[in-house]
Amino acid sequence: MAKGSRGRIVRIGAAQSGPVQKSDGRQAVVARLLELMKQAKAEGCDLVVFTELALTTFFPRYYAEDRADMDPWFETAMPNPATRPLFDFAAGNGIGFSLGYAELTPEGRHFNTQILVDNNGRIAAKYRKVHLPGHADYEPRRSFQHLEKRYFEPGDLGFPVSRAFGGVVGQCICNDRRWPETFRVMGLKGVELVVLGYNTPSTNSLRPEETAATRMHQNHLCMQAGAYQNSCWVVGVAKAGSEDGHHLMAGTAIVDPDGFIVAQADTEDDELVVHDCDLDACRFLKETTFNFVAHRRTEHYKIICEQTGAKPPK
Ligand code: CDV
Repeated sequence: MAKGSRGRIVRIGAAQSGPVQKSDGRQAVVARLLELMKQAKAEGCDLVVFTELALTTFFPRYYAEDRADMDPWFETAMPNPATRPLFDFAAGNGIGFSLGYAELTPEGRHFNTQILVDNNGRIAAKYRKVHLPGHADYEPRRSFQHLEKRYFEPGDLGFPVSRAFGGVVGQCICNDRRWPETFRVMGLKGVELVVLGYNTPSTNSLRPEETAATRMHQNHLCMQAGAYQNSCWVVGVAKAGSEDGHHLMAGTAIVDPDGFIVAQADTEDDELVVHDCDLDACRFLKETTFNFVAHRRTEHYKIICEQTGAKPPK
């Protein structure tokens, strides 16, 4: 549908990042993100979605005995001098963005964070990753480490949604997309658009025979299911390619409320994927198949909040 013709159209630029190497400074990375924002502006986008930990390499693959040694990967303020150009561009050009980064708070807490910045360059919403994958200690059995549980605390903000860009917008980050609870909590808040970034290795460090194709299938499957089951748009944005010899999958995708991928990245590099997302397209399934008031049976769902592990019958 052409922008402006009918419906509540948000033109979204899903801004995939190519690899970011250990030695790449914030300024160089932000210059790449800014290029994508300029391209998005030229293509008439309202909102640019960047990836998880967009400003750095995916540092949880590296082990540090003293976790404080990892603090240089974290941002102590947002905006800060390095990221200020993104905010200035947003304010000067009336375009919003979401951005993932490692957050170190004044109290010394560490989070894997994503912010939503409005088209005035103001932070409209903040999300801190709830589902942290991986492990907290060095594990020699793995072919590479995934130490998110060592370097981050689980997010403490829940899954907030906010009114922005003419609709109801929610955020999650990477591993969150694999959990139906993530989308359903936001679905119960009327979410119409979920934006998320991901850094997903193309191989499984514990199951080398798992193919990249299987992992890409699972990446898309969970976003498509989350979109359909909650009748919302989902925009999933990768950091892709080889970082220090470790390959991250691409597959940046925009998924419609029927669960179809309507636009997808072709490369493993910096690439903007643009689509007009009609938020009114969320209405039909929200009012019929997924009319929560009419069909949900909460009396049978309590176990979801009371139990983590599965307990099969004896
Ligand atoms: N950054 C991530 O959260 N990555 C996980 C990997 C470890 C499986 C993901 O769910 O994609």
